[in-house]
Amino acid sequence: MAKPHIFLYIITFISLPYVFTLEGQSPSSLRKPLHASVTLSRTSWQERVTTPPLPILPLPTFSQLQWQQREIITFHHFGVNTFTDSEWGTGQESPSIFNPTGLDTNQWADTVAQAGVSLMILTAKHHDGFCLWPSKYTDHSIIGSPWKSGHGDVVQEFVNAAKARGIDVGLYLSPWDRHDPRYGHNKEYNEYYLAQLQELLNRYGSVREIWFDGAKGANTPNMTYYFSDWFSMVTELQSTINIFSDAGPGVRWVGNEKGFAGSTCWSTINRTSLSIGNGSIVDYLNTGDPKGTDWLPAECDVSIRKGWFWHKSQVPKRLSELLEIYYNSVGRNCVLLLNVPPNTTGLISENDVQRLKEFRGAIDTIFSTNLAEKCSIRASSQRGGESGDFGPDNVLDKDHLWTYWTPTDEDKKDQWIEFKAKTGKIKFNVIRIQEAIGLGQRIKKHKIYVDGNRVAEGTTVGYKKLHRLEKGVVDAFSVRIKIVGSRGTPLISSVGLHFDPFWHPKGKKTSQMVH
Ligand code: FUL
Repeated sequence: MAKPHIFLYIITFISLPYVFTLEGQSPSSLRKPLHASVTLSRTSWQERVTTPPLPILPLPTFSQLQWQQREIITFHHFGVNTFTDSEWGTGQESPSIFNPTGLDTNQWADTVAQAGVSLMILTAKHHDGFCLWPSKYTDHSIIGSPWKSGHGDVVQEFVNAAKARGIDVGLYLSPWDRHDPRYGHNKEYNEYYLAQLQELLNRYGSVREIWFDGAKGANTPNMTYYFSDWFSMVTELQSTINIFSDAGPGVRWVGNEKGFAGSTCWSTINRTSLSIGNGSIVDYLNTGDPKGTDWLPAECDVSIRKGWFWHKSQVPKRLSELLEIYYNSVGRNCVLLLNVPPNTTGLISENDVQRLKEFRGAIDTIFSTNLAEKCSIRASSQRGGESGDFGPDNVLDKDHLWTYWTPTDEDKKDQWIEFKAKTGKIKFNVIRIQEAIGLGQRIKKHKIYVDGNRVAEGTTVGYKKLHRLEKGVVDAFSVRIKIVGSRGTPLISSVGLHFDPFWHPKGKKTSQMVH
């Protein structure tokens, strides 16, 4: 064991002169352990592999990054409202009305899996207070229902079906409870709520998202929710969970229930300016804040139908509406939370199943071909030069986080990446740009030129920005994306040039009509 130490000592000693002659070394770096300086000669310093740039804070957490990459997740509103044909129950419903004769959570999970969705969220309790699991703290639950003679557990069946298909689960536990008499009594209700959180987060394995909202009707008793206690309890019980609410701390509400983010949408915001259930902050939630010190990306919740619960009289949204939502949520740096409500039988209705399939099919049709792959790519400059790892070809690989094109630190004025068709022209109407958000969201402003003419411009990019060209399909030799404003050096992880056959801009005739 003695030999390696002697060896290290000799090497360290030999390298000492180099350590002290390095230019630009701060005193603190000279205090670093000497054995780290073994390779620090002038020549080897220059030959070193170029490092990634410093991050621009704030950064996402591991769980936020995983959440972001899901792109589409589903919500499932199910409970007594399904049987009373209402949206907000009164809390006076008898559990005996909950009778889904053919409840099959496997059918829900199959539907969701076919749509390529990796996280599904269930309303374990909605505002009416009826619990879909046998909570020991109330009898207002499936215990009192005819379903499985009161011995069932919808949450358990939901979790089993999802996990059997590799789908993660999330739960919604409504803070507003119109049934429980403790509501309005701060200590008693917060204890009750925390007890239920403990049941849900201890009993059902890993839960990846928990949904809290501030919805409350008029004439509701005054009630202070002990959010800090709730959030601490949640993260204590589940290490990889994202807490959703108007104010995060994991994921923020986008400020509306239409599924639309702002055309500028920062994942950064100041949490100190947020509070739950505060109607005056919806615009701020919609756009985020370039100066925000917290990473809190937005989730866009919207239902596939008009209502959140299933109603016989309602039909699913048209494919074109769902695509509009997709471009305005996923295409604006957000995750889309699409509600697909089970019906009174306990199944997802066939027309919803079909519409979801079409939706996934359309997304695959649009994005499975990237015409940028038929192009040669060059850029204004690249960090570390030709031998660095930051060249423009990185925007074509499958890694949309950790490989990227970035210009040199000196190239501040004229940052661009350009795609030129290798043979003939390329025909597209959608441009996809993605930032390497693992090192912070940076781009503030960008412009897109096709054959030298500006066709689109935008502000933020974030994880994913989708531009549908207002002028419709273009047949082009070249595309140039210029970054004209950025917090630090921009990092572009992926670019796509796509053809969307479903996109018919107003007043334009498209070359291919698809119904
Ligand atoms: C709102 C609720 O009031 C709606 O009923 C629905 O659950 C929606 C997702 O959140 O706050």
